[in-house]
Amino acid sequence: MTELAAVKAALKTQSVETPSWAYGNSGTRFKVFAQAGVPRDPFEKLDDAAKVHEFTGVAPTVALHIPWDRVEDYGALAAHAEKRGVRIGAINSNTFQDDDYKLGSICHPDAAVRRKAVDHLLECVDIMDATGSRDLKLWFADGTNYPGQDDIRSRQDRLAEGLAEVYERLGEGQRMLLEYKLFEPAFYTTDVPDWGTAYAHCLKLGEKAQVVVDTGHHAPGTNIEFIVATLLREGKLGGFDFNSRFYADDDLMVGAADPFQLFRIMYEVVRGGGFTSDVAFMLDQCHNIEAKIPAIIRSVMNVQEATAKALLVDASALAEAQAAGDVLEANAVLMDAYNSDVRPLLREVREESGLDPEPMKAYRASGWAERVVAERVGGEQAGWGA
Ligand code: PSV
Ligand code: MN
Repeated sequence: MTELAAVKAALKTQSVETPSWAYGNSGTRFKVFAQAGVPRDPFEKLDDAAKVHEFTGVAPTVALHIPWDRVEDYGALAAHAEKRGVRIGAINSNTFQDDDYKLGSICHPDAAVRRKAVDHLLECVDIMDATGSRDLKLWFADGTNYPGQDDIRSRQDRLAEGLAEVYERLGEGQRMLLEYKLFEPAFYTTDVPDWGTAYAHCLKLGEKAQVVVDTGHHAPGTNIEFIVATLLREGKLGGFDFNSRFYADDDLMVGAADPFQLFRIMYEVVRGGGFTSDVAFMLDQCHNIEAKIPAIIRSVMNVQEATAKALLVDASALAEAQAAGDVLEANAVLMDAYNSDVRPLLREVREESGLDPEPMKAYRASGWAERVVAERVGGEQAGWGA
């Protein structure tokens, strides 16, 4: 196989998971701007996600969020997904929206609240069983706002205890993906603030526990690709929550704020063998002012473009320059790949896969947006928290 053929073959195997919540209405704490045609239930969210997959060919799974996507019959939801040509991806838990969680969930000082939180996580594993989902994605809003508010160490003990109970419940082939975030909603301490804390817990738990890197969850200036390289090297990178940020946890379209960072991350993924392993490439985004389905298509394409550039890095030229200590040449090799226009290559890849080479145009021409605006009348639109 020529090198280019190998790059194309790799791109054809790529998959990016889209999040159910990105199809619903969202906003900031100031305002949620409703959009016409937005899904009214999890089934309609899957219909929209299926459109993203239909036009990109690389978005076959959809992450759910419980309780926002709670339904009577999860088997029926999974069957609906399959009928539309997609599958249920990660199950995202929610231990941050009940009044009980004011002082935390599985780290809460009160055992009754901890029980409630762990029971919710166990329910999420039941949903994984019913939907055939592989991953339980955990993000905890737990933390404190004031020095002395609670005991930092005891909170870690409670976290370890809760995680261990859920870990024990995981079935064959199921994984627990633990996400970290430096601050917010807690402002003084966060119980899982960084990759080191997530890694320490996952290491103790065992093989089925892996770290998730949400690209928006770091302090400005953090070298995320270093974290990626390290976690991959340790066999502990479970996946990504891709999005982009200018300031904090902005949840904007991945690759929008800093496409070069996305390329550097994807380069480390390729370099570390993560592209051909079980690393889950998920989006965790909200589209507050832009049309949702096109924004998700754009995001998937941004991931594809960064991946294509990363795959184009001339590995032997890079290794040679690095071994020779040729700083400028090594940097030039990397920048060459980054500066290549991979859009024609991706158009070819799509054509060879029987897709329209221009997903965005094809989606617009499909009439889906107009159809859902006309059909989805009445009922309540899905949104953040529903
Ligand atoms: C909340 O901040 C969040 O964005 C986390 O990153 C989770 O991954 C996602 O929502 C779903 O709960
Ligand atoms: Mn996330």
